[in-house]
Amino acid sequence: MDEPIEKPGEEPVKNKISRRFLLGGAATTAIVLLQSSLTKWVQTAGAQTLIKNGDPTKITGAGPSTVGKRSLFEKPVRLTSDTSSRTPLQDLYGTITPSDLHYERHHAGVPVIDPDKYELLIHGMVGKPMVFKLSDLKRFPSVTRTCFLECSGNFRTSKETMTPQEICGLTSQSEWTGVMLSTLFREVGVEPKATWFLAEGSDAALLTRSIPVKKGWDDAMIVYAQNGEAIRPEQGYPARLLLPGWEGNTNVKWIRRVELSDQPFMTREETSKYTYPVKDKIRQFSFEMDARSIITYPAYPNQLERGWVEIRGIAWSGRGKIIKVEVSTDAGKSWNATNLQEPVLDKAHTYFRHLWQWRGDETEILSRAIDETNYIQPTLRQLIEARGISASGYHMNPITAWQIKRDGKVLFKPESFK
Ligand SMILES: Nc1nc2c(c(=O)[nH]1)N[C@H]1C(S)=C(S)[C@@H](COP(=O)(O)O)O[C@H]1N2
Ligand SMILES: [Mo]
Repeated sequence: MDEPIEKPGEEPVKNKISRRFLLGGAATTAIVLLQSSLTKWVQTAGAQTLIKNGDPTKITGAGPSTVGKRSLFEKPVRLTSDTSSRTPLQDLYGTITPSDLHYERHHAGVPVIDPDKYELLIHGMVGKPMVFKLSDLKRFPSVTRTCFLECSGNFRTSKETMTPQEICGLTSQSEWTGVMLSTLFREVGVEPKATWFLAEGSDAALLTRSIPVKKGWDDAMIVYAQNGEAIRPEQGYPARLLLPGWEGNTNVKWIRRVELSDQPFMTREETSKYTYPVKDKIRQFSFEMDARSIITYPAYPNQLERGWVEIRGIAWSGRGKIIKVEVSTDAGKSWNATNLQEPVLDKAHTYFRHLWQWRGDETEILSRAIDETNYIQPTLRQLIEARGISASGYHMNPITAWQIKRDGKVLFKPESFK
């Protein structure tokens, strides 16, 4: 919506900021060209900047603001559906997902929870059932760790014109801060015979999952902060369960109850959902996310030019560290080790880079991740062979191939798996 530059009766705008601009008003215009086409007004929500003759040194810029925002030239967005939104992996650098671009998956929307009224009950097979307020949780020794989250339904394939975001944008990474669940387990005195716990969210879905107590003693956390600030409502404000490396669904958001038991609770999320056939068996409680990688550059819709290209992407594993990412630039005939950006963290997105000289030939580029258990990311064919043709949409982590066309177009290579 472009706002007219001048209205009748108003002082013409020259090289100073007009009253109308200072007052803000309804202008949502991004860039407005003045009568002199050499002078540009750049209008953002609360601040105005004049670029004169395209020269930012000719005028004082916008002043400090209470909350910063992106350059108005950068517009990364999540792709949303009714129940989820996907991270624009192709627009990111490094491994931390900006919090407002973290993928979302809600079964019944984002609840509004007053942090002063928030309570977490821990009961069942414990010496002393306890209720923790948010302020109680914050009094315990805190821990900060970086790890990825990934929805177990994170795989799509249909057409050549798909971006990394569309193929597997249901994974993101944050630096999380909170209290170790083991700290709370000690506080309530979890009984030795307790082998499972139930985690329950306080959203309208009342999402519940059964988790082995072992994970609770190992690296599970109740987190209340994300990337240096309070956790976002979409990620579980004011507190969520974080199970590093485990399928997204088990990371119960808006957590309000933990119940210790000596058996799993068989909730809807582990019987009718998140359970699937593998050959003639049913795979249930498949918690760990298998190693995976994707080249995020070059990818659809990039246009390649001949010469040196830095192939870039992310790799991750729910079983530990990534030890190697290999890239093929000849459609899988040969593989080259890539450079991994340090530090390589446990159960975390890991950035890889590989220099490649593209001479204009048609080819396919692929990446495969190898984790510290020596698991090698499979092809879709291998996945289907291992699981049977009834392979479901859960826990699909196939190698992603990008086709490079002679004219430099990059297209996804879709494969059918149903
Ligand atoms: N209470 C509650 N927890 C939840 C969900 C939910 O709908 N309600 N969705 C789960 C699913 S399926 C996933 S993949 C992750 C998504 O976490 P995110 O939205 O922070 O990315 O949260 C999980 N925890
Ligand atoms: Mo999910």
